[in-house]
Amino acid sequence: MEDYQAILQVFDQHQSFALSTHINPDGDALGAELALYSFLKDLGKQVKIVNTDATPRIYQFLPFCDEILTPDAYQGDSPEILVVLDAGMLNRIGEDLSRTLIPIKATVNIDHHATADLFGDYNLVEVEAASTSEIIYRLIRQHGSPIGKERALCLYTGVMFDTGCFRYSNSTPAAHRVAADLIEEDISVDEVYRLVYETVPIGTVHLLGEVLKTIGIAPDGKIAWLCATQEMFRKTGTTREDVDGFINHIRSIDSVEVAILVSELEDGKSKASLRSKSFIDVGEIVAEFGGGGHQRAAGCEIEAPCDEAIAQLVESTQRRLSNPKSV
Ligand SMILES: [Mn+2]
Repeated sequence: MEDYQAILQVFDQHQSFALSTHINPDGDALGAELALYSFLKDLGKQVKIVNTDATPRIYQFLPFCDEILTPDAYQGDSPEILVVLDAGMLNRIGEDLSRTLIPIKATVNIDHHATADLFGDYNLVEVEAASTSEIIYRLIRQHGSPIGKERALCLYTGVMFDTGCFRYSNSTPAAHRVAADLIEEDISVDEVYRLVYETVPIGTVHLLGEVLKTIGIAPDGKIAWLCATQEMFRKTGTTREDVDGFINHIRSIDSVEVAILVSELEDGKSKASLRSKSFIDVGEIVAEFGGGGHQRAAGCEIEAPCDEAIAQLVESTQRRLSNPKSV
């Protein structure tokens, strides 16, 4: 595993870079990516950002986000260095992109997922970091460069998102110190919160109503689940990205340890998000299904419709709940 200086040396010794992050990019993925873009640009590098999925509407306020290219729009020579952010496996940037975006010299993997498989030629993976944005913050500081207001806005968004607005167990002293330093750059924390969480279209509220009606709960009350179908998205004029955060409604039930939200994909497969409250490692559960993530938040895709996917996940969760140590 590389240290910060080794990564800075790779940056220093090369001229052209492509940055990418995982599909369905979130606040941390984009915050880290855009701050690193700005940092490398300031070092006089050629930098392109290419993401498989479009930037969600709620993150379009982030500085430099207009610079993000779709795989189709990405043209020109291969980069010397590919930097992959916030992705535990290379194919998380999208199967096609992971096959076509081949760097001439090396791949740098910067991440904080416990399930990371260290696919890079250089790996800066800090499982202790609450967010990849926290790692990018430290890289810029180690270099001795200023953070500046624009990068602070990107990085704060990442830290805020991945700590669940400083409510999750990864809201460490270090994460708070990074946030404090970023706030010193004169960013408006209430505005960032409002832009990310309080700009919900009415269709999303209708979708929430539909999804909450599907609630299921295990007899002992420890597992709760929700299902979002294509029919619901059609009816409310929403997409799968609108279910973001819905899972917290069932995670917050007093008896619940594990919350599961399964969304139906267009091809008949399902996409699941899992959250746990205090002792079940949901990263381990989704690993059984080829997914990845953290102890308290993880996700996977399952080749089955919603109800079947839920049955499989509930079964796997129940096994761990009945014997959390030995599974
Ligand atoms: Mn992250």
